[in-house]
This record gives sequence, C-alpha cells and structure tokens, in this order.
Amino acid sequence: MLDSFHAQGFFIMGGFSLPGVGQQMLDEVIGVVREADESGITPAGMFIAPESQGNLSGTHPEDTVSKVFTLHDRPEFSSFLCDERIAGILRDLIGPDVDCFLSQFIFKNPGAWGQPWHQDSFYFPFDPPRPIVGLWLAVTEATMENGCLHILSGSHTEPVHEHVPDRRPNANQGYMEIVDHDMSDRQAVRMAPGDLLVFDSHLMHCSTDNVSEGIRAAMVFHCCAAGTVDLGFEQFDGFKSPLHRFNPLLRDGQLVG
Ligand SMILES: O=C(O)CCC(=O)C(=O)O
Repeated sequence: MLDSFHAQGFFIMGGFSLPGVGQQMLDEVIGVVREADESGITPAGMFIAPESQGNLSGTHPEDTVSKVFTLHDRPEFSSFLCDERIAGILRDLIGPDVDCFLSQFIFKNPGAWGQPWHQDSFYFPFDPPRPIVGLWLAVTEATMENGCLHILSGSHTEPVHEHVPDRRPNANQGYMEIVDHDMSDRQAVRMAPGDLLVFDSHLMHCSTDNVSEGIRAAMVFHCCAAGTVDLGFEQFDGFKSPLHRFNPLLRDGQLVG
C-alpha cells in the first residue's frame, strides 16, 4: 500500500468499513441539515454548502445540499478516525503527531455536477505545505453513472498547478479547476460502500456528474502534521478558512481520545 501511495499518489482499501458505518454518517448528516433547515441555525463552525445543480424537485432539505463541512468533532465521524488502521496509515504517511483539519460529507444528489480537476493542496495554503493525506470513504456505491472520482495516477509528483474558476455557468461556489495539464490518462475509481481511498493532496482528481436516480455520497477527511500553520489565502487578504479546524488525532504515534 505504501509503495502504491508513493508511486501513484493513492491506494484503495476495499471493504475498509461495514456499509452501515457510512449509512450512520448519512443519517447523522441528514439530521444536521434538517435541524438547520427548521431552526434556521447552522451548528457553530459548520457550513452547509448548497448544490447549484441539485435535485430541485426533491422534497427534503438535503436534496439541495452539496456538502456539509466540519463534522470531525461529532462522535459518529471522529469514531471513524479513531481506528488503529487509520492510525497506522497516518503514522506511516505523516508521522507520529497528526491533526485532522477538515471534514466534509458530500451528498452528490441526482443531477449534481462533478467537481472539476484539482489538487486539494490548492485549497490548503499551509506551512509546511505537505504531507497532507485525504481519506475518501464511499458511503454509497460510486459508479460511472452516479459520478465516481477520476484520478491521474502519479500526478502527486507535480507542484500545485494554477487553478482557475470552474468555467461552467452556475457551477458550485468555490469550484476551481486545472486547465494546463493533460488528463487523458485518467482512471475512474469505482467503489463499493465502505471502500476507502487514501490519497496525496497533490494528486490531480475530479468527479463526474451524477446522471443516476440516486445519491452518490462520500465522507472525506484531511489530515496533516500537528503544528501545521494555516497561512490563509493570500488572494483573500490572509483570510483563513473557517472550515479548517485542527483537531489532534495522533500524538507520539498514539490515537488521542
Ligand atoms: O467526491 C467528489 O465528487 C469530489 C470530491 C473531491 O474532489 C474532493 O474531496 O477533493
């Protein structure tokens, strides 16, 4: 696995979790969205991003949501990370002291557009800038039809490329894309519920549109070395993303909490 990570920028652990683990996350995040919809108040520190191309004919608040950010304080999500297998991966790829700094639940409702080609590090202006590792858990099946990820194997060796705003009119807020690289060697990453993709933050990846009738949900965590400093986006005058919350996960190689 480590060899694959260093050579290709990713590896997949099939059947990492029982499908019920993701289902529980989905139930929890639906609860969060419905409660916020009813009360008009989003829980402190969390952000519910609307889906520009969502299933607008849906009847539930979550039918028009793209992503819910900052879930890693909540037990249903932090318990996923408190797993010796996750600890082992992060110790090997990052070191003995690790924080989880970002979490997002991605609904990808029917009709939702994919996220264009990007490198996650574009969004993480950190010191040190790497290593940063993403953990992408398939909550539902991810297929060609419902908009699975596509990756460009080996592209983690590239520097962070220029990203320009997603050129599609009415694309989701914040979507940025790489347009100066040949992506023709792309590989589709089909996954079953409970499969886990572990990937480098320089790996170029995208996802395609959900043209199926059902959702394609995923839960994503991002981890970095403890002590990493968020320098903020220079282009936003040093604005530090409120989505980055650095929670200790490993200290001296041991899981915290
Ligand atoms: O799951 C998706 O559709 C896109 C996710 C992605 O590209 C990311 O989390 O960086």
